[in-house]
Amino acid sequence: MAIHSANLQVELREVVLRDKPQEMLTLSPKGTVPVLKLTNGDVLEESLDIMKWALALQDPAGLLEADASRVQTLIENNDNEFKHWLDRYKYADRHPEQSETHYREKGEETLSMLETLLAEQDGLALLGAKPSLADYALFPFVRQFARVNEAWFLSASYPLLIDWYQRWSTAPAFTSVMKKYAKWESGQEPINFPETAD
Ligand SMILES: N[C@@H](CCC(=O)N[C@@H](CS)C(=O)NCC(=O)O)C(=O)O
Repeated sequence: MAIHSANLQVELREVVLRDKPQEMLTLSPKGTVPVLKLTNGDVLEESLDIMKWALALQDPAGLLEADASRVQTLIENNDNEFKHWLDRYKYADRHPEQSETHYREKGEETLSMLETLLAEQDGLALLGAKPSLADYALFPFVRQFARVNEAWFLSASYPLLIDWYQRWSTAPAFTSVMKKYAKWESGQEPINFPETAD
């Protein structure tokens, strides 16, 4: 989404995680996606680094204008606290120590905090009157949480967050990149990402 917002295009080689190509592991032995190789040979292996790289080059929507330390705090909460409970809520059967409801309630501590932030901005965005890096970084995780039990989420007591989730789910920034891409095979040409509409 950040690459799209920056109006950049990169080469995409779609990876299936249970069958990672050796080329990817050679580039980035930690074996997580996304991985971006720059033309100068540098390798970015954290999605946040890729977002910041793209927006540092071009940021027509001003996603980097929000207070950087508040953005950082939200992303750290997301990547540590929220992601921890999200993974357990998503796969509660693999974590029988506690119930699915318990994991959901722990995740709701973040949902509630996001609802409060949205209320400060009349529901428009998390950290100001327009979207920032924080909205882009957190949306995919809130989406995963929502989709565990969407009927529950849509009836939960987070009206501004539900509206925010629904707006981002249908926004071109998301729908134009969240597509099913064919798996890349060794020796194949990459595809352009985002794809050029023609
Ligand atoms: N902090 C990393 C996390 C990346 C990550 O864990 N990605 C998952 C997919 S969403 C992955 O590649 N998992 C490796 C696997 O399942 O083998 C980032 O944001 O880039």
